[in-house]
Amino acid sequence: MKKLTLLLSLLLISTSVMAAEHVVLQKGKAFVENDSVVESLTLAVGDSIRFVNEDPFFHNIFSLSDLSTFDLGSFPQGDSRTVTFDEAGSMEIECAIHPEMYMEVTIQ
Ligand SMILES: [Cu+2]
Repeated sequence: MKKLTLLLSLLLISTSVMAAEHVVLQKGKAFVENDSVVESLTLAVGDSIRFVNEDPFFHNIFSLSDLSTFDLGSFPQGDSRTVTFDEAGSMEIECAIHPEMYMEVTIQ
């Protein structure tokens, strides 16, 4: 039993180490990763996105997808919010303040 517990904890540790954090900026009313506008992003199950607001005004990132919903609330320049994606599928991510902001995330 002890061995099994040890094995399970090792498994949990390695899974959390493998999960990646993607940094997506809100910049010029767009989602930006690595200096380019990102309209779709593919992640692995367990990965997360840290949304960082670099605009001098508020953004309110949310998703109403079937897969999962979230609402990060409005947050100002310099603030960030993180979302972890635990299920495979795809979802649309939008901004409640700027309807032109849209990103599709595929989790596999
Ligand atoms: Cu916005």
